[in-house]
Amino acid sequence: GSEWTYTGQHGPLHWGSMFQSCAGSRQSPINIETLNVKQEYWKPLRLKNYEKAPSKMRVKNNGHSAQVEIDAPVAPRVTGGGLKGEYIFAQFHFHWGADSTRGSEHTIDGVRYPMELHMVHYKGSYGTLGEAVKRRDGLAVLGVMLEVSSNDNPALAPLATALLNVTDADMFAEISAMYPLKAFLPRNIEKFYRYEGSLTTPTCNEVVTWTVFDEAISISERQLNNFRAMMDPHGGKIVDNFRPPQPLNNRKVFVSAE
Ligand code: BO1
Ligand code: ZN
Repeated sequence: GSEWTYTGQHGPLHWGSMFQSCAGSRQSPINIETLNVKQEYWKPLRLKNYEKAPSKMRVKNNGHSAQVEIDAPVAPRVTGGGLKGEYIFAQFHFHWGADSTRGSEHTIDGVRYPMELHMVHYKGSYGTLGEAVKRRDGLAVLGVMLEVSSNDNPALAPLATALLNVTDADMFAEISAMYPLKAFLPRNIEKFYRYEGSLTTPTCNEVVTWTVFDEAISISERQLNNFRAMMDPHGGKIVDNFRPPQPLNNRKVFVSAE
């Protein structure tokens, strides 16, 4: 079928021949060269309802990643920071390595992090995620780097535990304790990198305004190992589920004022 993977004959080097958009010229992720960014003085990034704990959170093993969805009376959203319009939260998910020498999708001056979190939002005026992925400004994804700490990250603890109940593809589990989405972002959200890119997985739609925060959050090796225990539909471990950096081509990368 049209199944894609992170290794072998259906891996990232072959996505372009399987999915036309994956061969496009505004693909993600990229290596962010901090000496080659242009400073912009936008209004602050504004997060709404990021401080309220959702009423429910559940995690799904979608065969490629751990994806978290929430129930909230009012959906979290993001505006400002140079975004045109309001973007509504849809889900967050992760990319990680088999070991902590790799795992992130974006790299900063060539540095790879052991994990990267993506907070996916779609433009409210487009109504649904399905409609938004057809529009060049349809999605806003917030990217957060994770770095290894000797301590567990408390906000990731209930999720890391729930992962043990979704080891097989297509399994869901409730997360037992809710943290606000803000708990999954760095303290400093004022400094971020911005560029126009794509979904990092097939179908690689070129519809994403990327925001990658400069500051990382932490995770322990023990918590990372719970992600690395998840299995894909073929019974292999989900590890190294990151796409390598793509050509920048005719694009600029911006940095927010510090
Ligand atoms: S990411 O944040 O760039 N890694 C990313 C990648 C894929 C999606 C969202 C964010 N979404 C996927 C949906 C699929 C859908 C596909 C193409 O987009 O999960 O259901 O088929 O529209
Ligand atoms: Zn992602």
